[in-house]
Amino acid sequence: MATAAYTMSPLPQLSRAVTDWVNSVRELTQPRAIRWCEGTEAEARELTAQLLGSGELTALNEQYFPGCQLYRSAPNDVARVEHLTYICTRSQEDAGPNNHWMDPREAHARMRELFRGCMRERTLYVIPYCMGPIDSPLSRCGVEITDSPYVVINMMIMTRAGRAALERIAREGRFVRGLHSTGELDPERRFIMHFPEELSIESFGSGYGGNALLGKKCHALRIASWQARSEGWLAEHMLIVGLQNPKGETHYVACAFPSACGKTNLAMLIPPASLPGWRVFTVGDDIAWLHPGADGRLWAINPEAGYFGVVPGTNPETNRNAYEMIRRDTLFTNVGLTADNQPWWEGLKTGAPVVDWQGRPYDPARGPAAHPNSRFTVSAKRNPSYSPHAEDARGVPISALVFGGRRREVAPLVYEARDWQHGVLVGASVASETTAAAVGQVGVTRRDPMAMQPFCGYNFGDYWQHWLNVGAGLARPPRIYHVNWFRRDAQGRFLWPGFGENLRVLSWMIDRCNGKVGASEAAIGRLPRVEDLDTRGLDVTQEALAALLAVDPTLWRKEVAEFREYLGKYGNRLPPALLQELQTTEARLH
Ligand code: GTP
Ligand code: SPV
Ligand code: MN
Repeated sequence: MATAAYTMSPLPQLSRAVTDWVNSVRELTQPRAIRWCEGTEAEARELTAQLLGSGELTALNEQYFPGCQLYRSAPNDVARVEHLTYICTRSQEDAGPNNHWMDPREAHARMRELFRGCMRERTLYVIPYCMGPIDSPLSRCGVEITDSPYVVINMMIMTRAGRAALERIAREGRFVRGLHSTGELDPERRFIMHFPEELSIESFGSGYGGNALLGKKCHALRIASWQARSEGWLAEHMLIVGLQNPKGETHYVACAFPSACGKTNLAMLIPPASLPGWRVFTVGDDIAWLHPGADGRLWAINPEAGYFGVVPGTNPETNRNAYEMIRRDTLFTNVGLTADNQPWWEGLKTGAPVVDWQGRPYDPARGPAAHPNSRFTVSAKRNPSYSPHAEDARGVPISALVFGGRRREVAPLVYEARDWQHGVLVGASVASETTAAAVGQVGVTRRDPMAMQPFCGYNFGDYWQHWLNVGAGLARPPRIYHVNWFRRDAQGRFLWPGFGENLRVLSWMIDRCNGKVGASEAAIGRLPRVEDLDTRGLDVTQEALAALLAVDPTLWRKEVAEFREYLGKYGNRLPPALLQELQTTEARLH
C-alpha cells in the first residue's frame, strides 16, 4: 500500500524561494550541518535536552520549577544595542533622524564579510515562522536562519514556528528574511541591520533578545512598520488587553509604553479586591498590529505567541499572574540562583541568592543577583489571563489607545487627548527615563515617540503623517490617552501604587468611552477630577492624588518648548497638522 498520503514532504521541498536562500547562506557561512525546524514539541524537547547536555542550559529545581531552565548570556551581551542598530534604505531621509542609517550596499558588503565562514563547526538552523495567528489574513511570515540553538528555542515559544508557517510562505510567496549569527560576541563586531525595501534583516554578534530573536523587534516592529505604512495599518510597541467591567462589557485597550515601563504587567493586571467584578484578559504584552476594519474601528492582533518579559520586580503582590505563569516550562535568562537551584531575582520576597546571573558566588558588592534586564521566555498559553480571543483571526476591536512613559515629574497620572489628531501629538510627545532593556545609561529622560524610538523602521515625520492618515480613515477611532505610573514625591517615592491599581485609571477611560464620566479641561488635554476616579479602597492620600492630577504650567511650558525643538529635526517631513496641534497646546499654556 502506498503511504504517500501519510508522508509529509521534507521541509526543504516546500518553498523554492526559501530553499534557494538557505543554500546561498550555506555557501556564505559554511555550516557543519543544516537543520530545518518542524516546530513540534518533540523537537523543542530534544533541542533543550541537547543544550542541557552541553551545559549551555541549566535545569532548575524540578520540584518548584518543573520544565524550567536557566540560560546565561555573555556578560557583554545582555540588552538591545540601539547604537549598533541600523535602517538601511537607499535614501537616508527615509530612515530619518530617528534611526542610524547605512547605505544598503555598504551594509551588505560589511555584513557579508562578517558572515563569511562564521558558521564553521556550527549547525545552521532554519526557522520558518508566522507572526500572528496562523490563519489570520493580518499575520505575516518570515524565516530566521541562525546558528544559535538558544534562539531556536526562544523562537519556538515566541512565534508560530515550523511547518505550518513554511506552508503559508509557500502559498503566499512572500516572507521576511532574517539572517542571524552569534559570531564571537565581540561588541565591536556587532550589528543589527534592517533592509525594509528588501524585507530583510541581518544580525551579527549578539545572542540576546531583540538583537537575535528576529521575529520580534526587527521584523514585527521595524520591518512591519514599513510594510504597514504602504498597506494602511500600524505596527506598534503596544500591549493589548481586554477589560471586562462588572456589567460584563469588555473593552480592548492597546498601550504603548517604552521598554521595561509596564506593558507585560498591565497586560496581565490583577484587579484589586476593592474593585470587585472586573476581569482582565491578555491579548498581547509587547507588540500590536492594528488594522482599520470595515466597521470603521481599529482591530488588533498580537503577532507573538509568547512573552519575553522582564523578570525583576515580578512577585505575587505586583503580578500574581506572571508569578504563577513562570513557575513551569519557562526559560530564564540571566537570573540568580538559590542554594536549592531555584531562580532568584530582585523584588522576590522569598528565598536568597547564592549565585549571581554570571554564575559567580553572589556578592551584593558586585551588584544585583539577577541582571536588571533578566528575562523569562514563556508560551502565552501559560498565562492564566490569556484571552479566549487572542487567536481570533480578525483581531479584537480597540476602544482606547494609551501612551505612557516613566517620568518622575511633569506628566500627570492620566490625561485624554481632545481627538485623534491631538492624540497623535500626545503620542509623539512621549518621553521616558531609559531602562536596562537597552545598553547605555539608565534613568536618563529621552524622547521616545509612541514608545517607538528604537523600533520605527522609517522617518518619524512620515510615521506621524501615517498615523494622521489612519485616524482620518476611521469612522469610529479609539480615544487616545497618556498615562504615567511613575511620578515620584520629593523623597523619590512613587506617588501612585501602580500595578493592579492602574485599573482605576483604565476604568475611567472606559467610562469616558461610554460617555459616563466627566473630566476637566486642561491645556494639555482632559484630566479626571479626583471625584471622577474610583478611589474606593485606594490607599493614596488626597495630597498625592492632587499632585498626580496636577498640570504645572511652568514645567509644561518648558516641556513643550523642548518638544518643539526636538520636532525641528524632522524639517519638512513634519506633518503640518502636528505643528498646528502643538501651537494649540502652546497657546493654551500661555
Ligand atoms: P519590555 O518587555 O522591555 O517592552 O517591557 P514592559 O513594558 O513589558 O515592562 P514590564 O511590564 O516588564 O515592567 C518593567 C518593570 O516595571 C518591572 O520591574 C515592573 O515590576 C515595573 N512596573 C510595571 N508596572 C509598574 C507600575 O505600575 N508601577 C511601578 N512602580 N512599576 C511598575
Ligand atoms: C524591549 O526591549 O522592548 C523588549 C525586550 O521587549 S527585547 O526583545 O530585547 O527587545
Ligand atoms: Mn518591548
